[in-house]
Amino acid sequence: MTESRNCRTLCESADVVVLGAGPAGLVLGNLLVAAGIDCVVLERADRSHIQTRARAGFLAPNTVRVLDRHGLAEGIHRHGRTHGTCEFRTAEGRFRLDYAALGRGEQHTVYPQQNLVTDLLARYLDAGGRIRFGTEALAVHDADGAAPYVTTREPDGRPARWDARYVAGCDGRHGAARRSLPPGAVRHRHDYGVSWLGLLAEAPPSLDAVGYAVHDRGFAGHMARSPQITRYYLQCGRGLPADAWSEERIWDELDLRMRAADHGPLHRGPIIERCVVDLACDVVDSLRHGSLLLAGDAASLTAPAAAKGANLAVLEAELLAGALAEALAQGNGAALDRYSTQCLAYIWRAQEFTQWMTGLLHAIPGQDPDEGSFFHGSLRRARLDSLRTSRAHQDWFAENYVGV
Ligand code: RFL
Repeated sequence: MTESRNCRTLCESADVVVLGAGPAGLVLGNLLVAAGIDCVVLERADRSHIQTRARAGFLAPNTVRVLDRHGLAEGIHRHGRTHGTCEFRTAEGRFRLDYAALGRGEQHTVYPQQNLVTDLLARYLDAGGRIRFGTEALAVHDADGAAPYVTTREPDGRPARWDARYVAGCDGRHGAARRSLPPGAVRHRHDYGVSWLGLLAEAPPSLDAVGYAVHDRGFAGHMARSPQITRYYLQCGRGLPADAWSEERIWDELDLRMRAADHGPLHRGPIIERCVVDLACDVVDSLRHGSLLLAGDAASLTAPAAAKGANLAVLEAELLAGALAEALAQGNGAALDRYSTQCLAYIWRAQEFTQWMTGLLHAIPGQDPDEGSFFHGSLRRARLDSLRTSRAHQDWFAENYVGV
């Protein structure tokens, strides 16, 4: 690192400065290094934090194909488990959709996001990739000008600056890339008004399917993560503190909403992690702002109802790597404009299906003066009934559920 003549700030440079070491940033970093492009990843957290942060777990078949294309799916094939069934539980009973046998006949691979991040990081370091942990990007400057740069706070607290030809904003929903968008940039937002208490239980899965319970008390969800760990969701009131409910209350509520008395008990165990997720989404109007390119959650947030976020992040990272390689080789940004247009089409498809799923699983506050209204409740029941009985509807569901 060198001392800048002008600003007494530590200065470094890379052709592409990647902000964030989540799925988007690490897939991108791997592909840039493989293409021989000079890049660095700047990550605010430390290594152990990103390798243990539990989030997504359901990888779409196309995500696995993307990672396979670049030799990044070894861990997934070794430890991931394929998964192709979901079960809906309602007051009328339960039904299963074997979605692996519907639509395009594809299934998910269950592989925890923290394991994917660990694999991607190991591959990146093995290939000689540069990464700085504990380095927080503060802002992206001059993205529309000739000399873009990123200001950072180094692990020892000192300010620094990274000069770049391009900056890839892969630093998620609260990152510096989003904060650095020009004043005219538009983010289209939608808040479903619904919140989930997200739980990780040290307990084996209770059913061999993703479980979606639609209940007057609110939605409950069950998703396997590993033979020992299960993710559960409970719809809760907006603003509920994550630690408000005791473990006993959580399990009792899960039992009620999942209708354990009718369909079999849930395997209980200690709750090892909790968070509250407000179901909201947003999409930027363009993923390109001069030399600043957005990917993953920095570009669009999807509510977790249809598990699209991590899958979009991987897809976008692959497209961005190709576009950056072309832009650097040709010295113009046409490929980067195409990157934005192409991704927005995928993003809006994912948002559309997510909205459909969110509407299927919850009473949406504000949709009607009376939340539990007969009208909207009846529509939801009709939609579930159609999904239970119509092969055409099931094929449509399966195609969208596993695809992006
Ligand atoms: P990430 O994973 O948030 O990574 C961003 C990285 O940037 C770092 N960072 C910064 N670094 C430097 N300077 C700054 N100023 C920085 N600010 C932030 C952060 O420390 C982090 O390491 O974004 P990325 O790569 O775009 O990946 C997106 C996915 O993580 C996200 O979409 C999914 O986790 C969403 N999601 C799910 N997606 C699925 O596809 N399937 C699922 O089953 C699924 N389940 C979930 C989820 C998200 C959840 N949370 C976050 C509420 C379950 C949960 C509970």
